Amino acid sequence: MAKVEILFLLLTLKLMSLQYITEAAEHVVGGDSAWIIPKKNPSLYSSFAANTTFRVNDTLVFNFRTGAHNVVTLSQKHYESCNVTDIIESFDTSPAKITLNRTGDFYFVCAFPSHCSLGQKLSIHVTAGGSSSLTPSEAPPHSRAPTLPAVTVPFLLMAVATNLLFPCY
Ligand SMILES: *[C@@H]1O[C@H](CO)[C@@H](O)[C@H](O)[C@H]1NC(C)=O
Ligand SMILES: *[C@@H]1O[C@H](CO)[C@@H](O)[C@H](O)[C@H]1NC(C)=O
Ligand SMILES: *[C@@H]1O[C@H](CO)[C@@H](O)[C@H](O)[C@H]1NC(C)=O
Ligand SMILES: *[C@@H]1O[C@H](CO)[C@@H](O)[C@H](O)[C@H]1NC(C)=O
Ligand SMILES: [Cu+2]
Repeated sequence: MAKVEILFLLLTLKLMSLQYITEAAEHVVGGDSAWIIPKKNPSLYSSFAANTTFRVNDTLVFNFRTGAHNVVTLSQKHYESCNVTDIIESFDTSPAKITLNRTGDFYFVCAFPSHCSLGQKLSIHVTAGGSSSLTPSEAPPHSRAPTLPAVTVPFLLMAVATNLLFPCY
């Protein structure tokens, strides 16, 4: 009887953690300013990157006027120098929706002449999904919605531990 209970609780925990992990967020690059040459606010994209938590499977949305800008990915080296000869991937139609499919760094620029050196560039760091979904920096409307109160998981873990220590036959 107790074993069935434990199995059930473990299964519940497993399902809940999966739910946490697959809760991917969508981040609109530059917010309402969209993807432009940030003349008024040169640090637009660096502060966007600094204030946002990016996790695996989150999506970046670049809004821009198709034909006036684009989004390309580069290596770090070419990103630093705004050298767009070796483009890894190119997105020419707005909105460009890019899924962050791994951890680590991603480098985006606009490949139109001089747009990158005028500040239309974004580098982000993607962390593993699921660790702490409830960071305060993720304010609405683009936050990932927590599906459970934070106390639920520890409480259920306690319930499991209690069952293991004091199995009732
Ligand atoms: C991001 O953070 C910087 C400094 O911490 C702040 O000046 C800026 O207003 C923030 N931007 C957004 C979009 O929250
Ligand atoms: C840009 O990078 C390529 C190699 O990918 C290199 O051949 C070229 O010289 C670079 N251009 C500049 C201006 O550094
Ligand atoms: C991520 O997606 C790109 C294509 O957009 C692909 O080239 C790359 O292999 C993918 N990486 C992983 C880890 O799946
Ligand atoms: C990301 O999505 C893929 C495919 O939907 C899934 O297999 C993977 O577990 C997800 N990774 C995370 C960390 O959520
Ligand atoms: Cu541009």
